[in-house]
Amino acid sequence: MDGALKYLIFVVLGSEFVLQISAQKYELTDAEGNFYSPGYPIGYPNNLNVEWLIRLPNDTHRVFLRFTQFSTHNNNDYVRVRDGNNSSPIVWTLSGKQSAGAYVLDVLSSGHELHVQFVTDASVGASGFYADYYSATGEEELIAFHGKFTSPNFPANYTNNDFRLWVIRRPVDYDVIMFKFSSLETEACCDNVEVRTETGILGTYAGAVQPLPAFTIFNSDMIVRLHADRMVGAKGFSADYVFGKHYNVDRNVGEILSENYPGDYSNMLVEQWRIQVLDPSKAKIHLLFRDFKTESVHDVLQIFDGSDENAPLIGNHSGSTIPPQYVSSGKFLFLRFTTDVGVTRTGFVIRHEAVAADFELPPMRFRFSFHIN
Ligand SMILES: [Ca+2]
Ligand SMILES: [Ca+2]
Repeated sequence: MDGALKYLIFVVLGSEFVLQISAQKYELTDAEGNFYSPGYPIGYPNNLNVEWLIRLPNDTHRVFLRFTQFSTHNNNDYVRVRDGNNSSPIVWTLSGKQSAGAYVLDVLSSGHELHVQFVTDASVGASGFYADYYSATGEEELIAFHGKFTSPNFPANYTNNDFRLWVIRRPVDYDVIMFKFSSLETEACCDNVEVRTETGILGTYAGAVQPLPAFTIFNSDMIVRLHADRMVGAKGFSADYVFGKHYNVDRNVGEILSENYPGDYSNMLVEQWRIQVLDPSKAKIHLLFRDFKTESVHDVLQIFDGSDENAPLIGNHSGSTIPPQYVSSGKFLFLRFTTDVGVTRTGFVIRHEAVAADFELPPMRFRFSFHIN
């Protein structure tokens, strides 16, 4: 299947020239389990050629394989993964060391079999790998520009023995995913919902989760995973996402326009700008609004005094009042514009300029009106 295996990350091609001295083969036929390289975690022997064939008891399911630890002598000792049995094509060759932290390698087969082979050469070892596998009932790809999805049967309970994935896959030219749960509850002891990006796990949730997690993902697809054990369900989850665009603004002076200005912007829009001072003689950014019209309350421009949304929020504007001028405290400003499902306006034009450290906003000018008789 086309969607198989494509979100495995971390690939270094290995050498094919290996002296094979010993060969071992294992077949794993349970619905879930784990396996690891010989000697793990102390270290694997030289001259290995070990094979594991995972064959799920349910032939409509797919193998979800996760390497939770992976460290081999780069290039010389490697793991090959075949999407099927030992005669299927090699889809991944893995070698080297994975990054620390929540980084893990996931593989999803297209059928109910997956073949893993571990080959080592005559010198230099490492700790090896540890892997878990599960019987996945399915994968759903979410590619609409925005959407809502839920666990099966929501708000009634999900079914037992369910291991299921939702992949939120960005369209070309979209860099941002804004994601939030609107409901999230699993059996606290034994079932969970996990959220990950291509580079790491963002969170694993169980029980009645509060506050509801929300994420803004940059430059990655997202995967949401439900894992239910053999008994006791809960209502599961409901979630929304929307794709957005990110712009790096690195000119000294210019204008930022909302989408389609002076035409109306779109509904369900996410646009963000990271403005950065590159000129070494400048230290701050000055913003001046030339035009501003959005749907009050629902279509909002936020201004953060830093490089992303974790920086202090210094502006939050909607409606048709021209916002005040802003000056950043440092070399970055981050702007985010989000719109809701209905009612659009023309949006905004904002002039930005890199300014010196001693720049200050000009004093307020009073407006005089004259009556000419
Ligand atoms: Ca359960
Ligand atoms: Ca709106």
